[in-house]
Amino acid sequence: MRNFTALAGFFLLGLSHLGSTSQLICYFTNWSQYRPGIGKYVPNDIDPNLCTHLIYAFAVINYANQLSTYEWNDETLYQSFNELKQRNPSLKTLLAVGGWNFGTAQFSTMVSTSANRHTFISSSISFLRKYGFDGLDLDWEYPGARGSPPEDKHRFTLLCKELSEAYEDEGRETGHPRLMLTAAVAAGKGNIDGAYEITEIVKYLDFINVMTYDFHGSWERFTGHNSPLYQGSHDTGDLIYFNTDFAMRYWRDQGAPVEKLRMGFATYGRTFLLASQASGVRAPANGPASGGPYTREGGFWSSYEVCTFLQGTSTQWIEDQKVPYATKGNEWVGFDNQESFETKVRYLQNNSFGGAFVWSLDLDDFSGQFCGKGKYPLISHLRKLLISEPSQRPPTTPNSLCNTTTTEPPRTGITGPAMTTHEAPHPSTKQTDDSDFCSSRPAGLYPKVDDRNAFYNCGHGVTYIQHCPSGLVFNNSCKCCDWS
Ligand SMILES: *[C@@H]1O[C@H](CO)[C@@H](O)[C@H](O)[C@H]1NC(C)=O
Ligand SMILES: CC(=O)N[C@H]1CO[C@H](CO)[C@@H](O)[C@@H]1O
Repeated sequence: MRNFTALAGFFLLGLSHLGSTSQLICYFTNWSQYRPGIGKYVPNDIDPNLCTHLIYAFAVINYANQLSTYEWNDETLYQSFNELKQRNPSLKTLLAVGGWNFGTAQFSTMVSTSANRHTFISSSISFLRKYGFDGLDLDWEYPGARGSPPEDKHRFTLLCKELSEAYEDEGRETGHPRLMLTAAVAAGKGNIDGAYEITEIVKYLDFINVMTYDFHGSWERFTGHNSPLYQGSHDTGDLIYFNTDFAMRYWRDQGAPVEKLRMGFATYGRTFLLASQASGVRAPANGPASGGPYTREGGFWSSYEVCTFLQGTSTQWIEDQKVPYATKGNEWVGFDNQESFETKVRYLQNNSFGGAFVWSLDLDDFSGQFCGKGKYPLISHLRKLLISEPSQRPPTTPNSLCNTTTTEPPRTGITGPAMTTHEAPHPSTKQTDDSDFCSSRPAGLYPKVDDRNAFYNCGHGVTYIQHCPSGLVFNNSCKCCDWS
């Protein structure tokens, strides 16, 4: 992967006048299938055109240090999950391993020796290929935390390095697009400091999902918002770190490239029981409000359960933190709505972060039966803000997309036919007759005469053939993908 970094930089530069590309990564959870009635959610409920990447949560590590299924029916669900790509060929799917409930012990054992890591890494390749995933998302919460050895911080770096090297080799040897490697990482300062060698791991990961939620919840004695954008006026001491803005800047300032950082968006809220008449932010609280009828977990409501709660009360806005809350009786919930998503997307764009991820698909009003705002009111709003579809663009004049003298592009995500991902270019099948196309050429992009949708990406004399998103052709005058 490292060999391609310079090329990737070059490549993005070449496309930068088209506007910043943006990704929308959405998590699916293996337990949403057990919700009652209309809360039940399975891969067939996923709209394949909503997100650019889907991540299946979670697989586990078994006692033989291999990547493995967890639920009795995961194999069936993997199949319908990956079949979604038939309805959207540019969709990418990843498998997440770990998660909060999985804990840290199996990760610690797996990374503790080079042999165990090797077992895991090769098992992950055959597993991902067998089920048709495009990559692996590491959800170790968190290296070196919750009683695990402090050595795990460095061993996590080794794991990322060895995984990325193995995935690169496998891609080159088989001719398949390289498997992606990503991670979901902590947003709390203490966990970040304890868990990651940031400048090292960012070299090996294609993107990094910063879990900018769960900042406050009913484990605390005061009300606070699940996912505030900014520090609140009441925040003092370490509380100043408990917000999205701090977490994203902290990752960036310690050396993570902004284009690899994905900001977390929550489609759920966290609840409290008020302990006094006070009902604002930092009001005394005494445990969680009761579980919602569908998610059935104390302290936690899906956004569609919040919609039901909002009947008969009004939404309050936390001005300094740019997020809403609501209260009724002695129950309090801090949640996100279309307005807070909008402010967060502007923030993300102002700071050039590479995209958003959502936890999770099943917690949005996917059926549209609760909130009266259509299907997936939060995620589809996010998509609209981040990604402007080519079909929504004004008619283009010849060459207008390649005109480097155009004024500053609008800051609204994919504003033109950019590449579908930010990842380093993936090697793909080499055809014998042009496998040495690049051997005598300088690094750069070249048209492929027999396939207008494809182009050569030459680096260090090595030939890679890549494809534009479907429907687009390679335009040599701008070295970009364009409408034909
Ligand atoms: C984004 O930038 C614009 C223009 O500078 C500014 O008006 C706006 O307040 C910023 N929004 C956020 C959320 O950073
Ligand atoms: C029903 C359920 O909760 N399923 C599992 C999904 O996968 C994770 C692995 O992290 C398990 O811990 C969950 O229990």
